[in-house]
Amino acid sequence: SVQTCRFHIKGMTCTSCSRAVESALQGINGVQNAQVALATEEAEIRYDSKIVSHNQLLEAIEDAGFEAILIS
Ligand code: 9UX
Repeated sequence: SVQTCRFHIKGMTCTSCSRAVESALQGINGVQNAQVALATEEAEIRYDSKIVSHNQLLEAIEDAGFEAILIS
């Protein structure tokens, strides 16, 4: 089913950081929308939980080079 989750992301210091995370998330199968805000250090992701888990989303953020904590 389609769900939304939010992460706090540590270590993003410029818009290229946030764009890189956003692009990484948007490229994942099952992700319908991903928005990463530099100012709030948050990502909001809409995804199909039958295809991808929030843990896989977290791993993708970490693979992009940043630490992430699930908020909701
Ligand atoms: Mo900006 Mo982010 O020069 O790792 S891309 S700091």
